[in-house]
Amino acid sequence: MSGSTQRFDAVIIGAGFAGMYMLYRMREMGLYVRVFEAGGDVGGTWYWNRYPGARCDIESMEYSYQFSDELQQEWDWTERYAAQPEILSYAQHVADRFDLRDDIQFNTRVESAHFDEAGDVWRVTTSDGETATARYVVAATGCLSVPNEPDIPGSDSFEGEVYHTGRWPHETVDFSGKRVAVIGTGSSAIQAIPLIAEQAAHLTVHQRTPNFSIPARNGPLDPELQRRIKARYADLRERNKKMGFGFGARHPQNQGFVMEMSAEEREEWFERFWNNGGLTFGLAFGDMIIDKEANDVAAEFVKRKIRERIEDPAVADKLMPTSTFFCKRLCADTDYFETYNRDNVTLVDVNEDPIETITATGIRTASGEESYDCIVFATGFDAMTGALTRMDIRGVDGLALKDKWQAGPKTYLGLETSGFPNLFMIPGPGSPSVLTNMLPSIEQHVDFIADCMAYMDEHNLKRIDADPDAEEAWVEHVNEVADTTLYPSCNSWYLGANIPGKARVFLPLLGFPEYVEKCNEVAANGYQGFRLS
Ligand code: NA7
Repeated sequence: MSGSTQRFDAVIIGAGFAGMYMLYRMREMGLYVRVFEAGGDVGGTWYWNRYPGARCDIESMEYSYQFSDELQQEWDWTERYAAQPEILSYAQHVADRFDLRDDIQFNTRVESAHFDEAGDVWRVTTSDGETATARYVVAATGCLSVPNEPDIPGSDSFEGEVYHTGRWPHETVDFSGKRVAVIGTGSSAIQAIPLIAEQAAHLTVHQRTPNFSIPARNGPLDPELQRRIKARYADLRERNKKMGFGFGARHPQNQGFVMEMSAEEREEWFERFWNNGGLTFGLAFGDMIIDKEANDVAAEFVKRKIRERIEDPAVADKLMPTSTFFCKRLCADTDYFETYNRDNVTLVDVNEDPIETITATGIRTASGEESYDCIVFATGFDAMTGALTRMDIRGVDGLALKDKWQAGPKTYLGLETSGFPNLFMIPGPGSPSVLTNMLPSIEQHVDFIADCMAYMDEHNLKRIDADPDAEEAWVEHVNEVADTTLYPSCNSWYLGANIPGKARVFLPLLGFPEYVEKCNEVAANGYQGFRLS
């Protein structure tokens, strides 16, 4: 109904895991809510990222909601790491089970949200021409939801099939008999490449930065293990909350330091974590991401293991990671490096043989032109800020969010940014988000926001805004914490370094338990650091 204005207590942007749980909590509080979702269904990142091999690299038993014990008991996972279709089914199950769809408007993108100071209300416009007003806006827009489409000359001229891993079509893409090029070698590419290579006549991978990846050791989930975890689910969830990244408490923990162990001892530990598989390798030693010497030792172990997986030493040389171990997002794979042993796979290092242009029939690099039927961009996302700055969000005095964040995002706790009252972000830059298991992080944010709204009602308050001084101090804190580690030492998307022209600021906060403690303290002290009026 074009041209109408609907009044809500709250508008939520996005029906991924954050938006769905926020809706659930707000409904419990008796609020009248509308969720606007650009996609055709719930699931967020799991709705869009349908490329072959798309899979979560946090274990299924941990990457799930815990707010409802009935839900976590009734849902059965089939694999150690769930694939995209299973996670999407889970999201759909949650939507159905809690009747969430009634309040979600699909295929509707929020275009603008302007704060009306006189009425203490947000005015939201959507892609279908509707206007809505709401006291609160919650941007549950995801950290990795805006694809990075690199500006390669000639991109529009290609006449074959073009895909981006982050916007994969709903129909099955059949690469059989086709010549395929993949650009990028991050997590998405590392998952997709082995499966594309199995189908394609020929696959050429254009690699800019070789990545560290640990074999995921995925497989069917043992029903007995699932039963045992469910019998003490609350216990596992609690123990995970004390983990730095919010997951992995079920696995061996090593409190030791690489440099304090003998070479034999550390080899034994590395081997143990290597065999355990995937991101839990990060639990092997506490100092790997702090001490460069320890990091080098860990990197050498992983590189040795990677080399063993590749037959041609020249190809292995190209695939050897050069950056600091862990400072780019660690990947987890199934047969990624072995894929380069196939006769139908070629690896091109774009540093040696840069892409010059995309043509009507293929890709021209410095060494010549190759023709392709399909080009797959696995080039990542404008992470953490992209979805927020792309909307026309304006706060007090008409200040645009994208202007305020020109030199880098500023938030308090990653939840609010000053000058934009009653606008919450889940999860915003400056929160642990991508450096944690996202599901528990999301639940913590939603609970904090819902409790805060209840507090405001109890105290008859209309506005909550981040205090500018508290915000400055928080941004400094996020960067200080990052600077005690090796994370800022390479060109990662954690720093915005993958997007030309983006301000280089460390975006997520390291340390989930400390963050939760801080949030609890802030709430206990009457939302200290926020201005309530
Ligand atoms: P990532 O991890 O950002 O990976 C993107 C890849 O694309 C990475 O290898 C980039 O190289 C490469 N890239 C980006 N732009 C270009 C250009 N212009 N030319 C060549 N190569 C390019 O995104 P993913 O989707 O794989 O993973 C994102 C997250 O999703 C992941 O960490 C999980 O949390 C889930 P670079 O390293 O920048 O040199």
